[in-house]
Amino acid sequence: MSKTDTTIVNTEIKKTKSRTTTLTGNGGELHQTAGKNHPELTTNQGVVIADDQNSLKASVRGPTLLEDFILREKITHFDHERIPERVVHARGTGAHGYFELTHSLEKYTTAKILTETGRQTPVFTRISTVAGGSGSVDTPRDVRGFAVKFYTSEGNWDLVGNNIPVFFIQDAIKFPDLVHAVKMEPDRGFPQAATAHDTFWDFISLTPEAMHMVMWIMSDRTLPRSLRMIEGFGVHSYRLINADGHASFVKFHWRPKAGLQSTIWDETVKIAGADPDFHRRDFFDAIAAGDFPEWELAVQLFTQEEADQFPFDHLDATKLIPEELVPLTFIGRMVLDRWPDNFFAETEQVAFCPSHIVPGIDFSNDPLLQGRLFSYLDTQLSRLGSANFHQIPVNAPRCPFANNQRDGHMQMTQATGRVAYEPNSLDKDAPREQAVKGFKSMAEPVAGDKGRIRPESFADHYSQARQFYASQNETEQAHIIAALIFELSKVEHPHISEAMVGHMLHINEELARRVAVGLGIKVLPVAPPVLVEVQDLPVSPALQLIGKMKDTLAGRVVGILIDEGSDASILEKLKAVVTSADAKYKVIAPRINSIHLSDGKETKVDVQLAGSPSVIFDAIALVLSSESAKKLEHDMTSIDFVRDAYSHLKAIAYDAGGDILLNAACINKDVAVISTNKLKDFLTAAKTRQWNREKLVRPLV
Ligand code: HDD
Repeated sequence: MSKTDTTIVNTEIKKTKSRTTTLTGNGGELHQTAGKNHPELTTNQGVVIADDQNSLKASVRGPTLLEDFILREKITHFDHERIPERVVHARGTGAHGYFELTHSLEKYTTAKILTETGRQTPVFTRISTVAGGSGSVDTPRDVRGFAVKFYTSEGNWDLVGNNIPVFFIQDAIKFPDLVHAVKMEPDRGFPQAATAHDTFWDFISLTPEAMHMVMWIMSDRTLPRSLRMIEGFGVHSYRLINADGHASFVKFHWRPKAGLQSTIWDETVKIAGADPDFHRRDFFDAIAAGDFPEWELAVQLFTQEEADQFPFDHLDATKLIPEELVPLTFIGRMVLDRWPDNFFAETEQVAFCPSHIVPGIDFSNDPLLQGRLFSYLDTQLSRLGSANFHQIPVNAPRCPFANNQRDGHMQMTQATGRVAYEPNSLDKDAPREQAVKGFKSMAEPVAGDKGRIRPESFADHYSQARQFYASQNETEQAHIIAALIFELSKVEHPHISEAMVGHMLHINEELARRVAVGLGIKVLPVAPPVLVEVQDLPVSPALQLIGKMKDTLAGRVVGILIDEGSDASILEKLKAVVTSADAKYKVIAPRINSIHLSDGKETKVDVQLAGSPSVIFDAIALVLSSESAKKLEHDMTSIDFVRDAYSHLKAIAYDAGGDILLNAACINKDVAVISTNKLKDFLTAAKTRQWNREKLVRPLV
């Protein structure tokens, strides 16, 4: 706003009756500071705006005028700011980064992304929950979507997977039913982001093929500590095609550098309240701190002949290929090192489609994958509103692309010339097909009767569920049982829970019995009939979670509780050992300012105790003066802080004051409740959870 304009507006207003409050600009009361090169504020048509604080009125207290095109443009744009959220996977966190190939698959494929070692290919990765809306919390019990867009030199390749290697259903025609069952119930609009309700378990109890996936989602895999600490799986078999046109099958796996790590259910529930953005914030903080999330990419490669020998059908997405049967080959790494500039433009508008593949990679006949090849393109058209969604920067290929597709809503490119067709003789420089390097589907012979058919080889719904359960250790099995009891206890119709217990009888009788006891089901139901005999497959340690946790504190956070008079030297030592373990710390106190340590110096406090329960830390330390501890023992927030850390199996370090608080919280000291005199031991204990403690704090049925 120029000085002259302000004066004119002011003069006009000041002429009105004296009882009127006259405000121009921001009222002259708030002063914004402007940089030296700030652009002029304009309308979308480029007209410079004189007053962005007041709408145009007929008189000082009169009606607003319809002719105020500036107001209308601003409000109209605002009214249309939201686009339809994703029907599933609406809540997600994304980041840019790169993929670097370390091991060439030249023998198997011509795809440059899988053959050119050392090349860094840009990626955009979005990790999501499935059931909740875009504003739902980060930590429901849910599968995590794991979608990677590789901007390869041969076009975009989207690997759209999950953090679980199998899926609920075998045929895409059941996907709308699955999603309708899991989403909030349509008559009441709840529960949000939860499987613990009748419609989900009703559908599942009538869908035996889901039982393997049920074992995975009831495990702690669906309660990740951090998005940096989950695995990713392409789920389906894909094909790789080499220079001779020879095809082999491949399954893709992402392995987190930080190792797997999950939370305890009670902890997860409390995190949802303490920080609904827990995972997004953790990802943001890690990237900001240069602690870049990283995964290795691995493949399982196998031939048709080998697949014919598997005791299951690899085209069935409810089955996995145990690593013991087809070992992983590690071929590269993905590093996410850049947070998006704009959440909406990138994370919201990114459009993944499993149909986006590049020459040298091809689909398999997995009927779930085949349905997905249609669904994603279709959903982007309604979600992003135009067939030109590939022109949005986050979706645009980073290699040259040209064709004769034209026009459409929001066309951003301005094609020149007369020719928009092919073949043509008028423009010799128009885009032409390339028989040699272009994409080719595998020339697979197809014969048989057309029909709505489910292969017999898809009929075994329980053997891999049984294998998964048998492969878990005692703690993991106990968590699956507790999860099933919790989920089914929310189901109002007893016949649904009973049907679920019936399915469990095929997986493990002890599992079924313990869940039945937990639900108060007195007589075990009859197991449903099976189409094929359930097999006892060999135990697969690779299916464990706890076994795959890394013995490390790297990337984790230790919460240090202090107050007035805390010992300055203990605090310094703690900070140093935590940092030396590549971990972070947060200093917590009842107040965020003016805390003085034993040396009389004021110290920086990161977060306030009331808003920072111990659930958001991986281990805690109590550094307190006796006077402070005696005050804090009457404050339930600090008692909960300690008790939760203990019951969530975390390591606790304490000094003399901390000991007073531990006693007030009635904590039975064990090997992981350690004096600050033994900080090395504390570090070792903090690297893992105290699984042995669990029986003492959470009796299981
Ligand atoms: Fe899907 C989104 C993963 C089966 C239909 N899906 C979506 C996303 C992920 C997956 C990670 C979010 C992508 C993003 O961040 O934008 N979906 C899977 C996996 C599946 C699977 C691993 C089984 C192996 N999905 C599946 C089927 C269908 C869909 C069988 C339909 C026939 N999925 C969709 C969708 C979504 C989607 C409706 C919603 C938003 C979107 O596509 O972009 O089209």
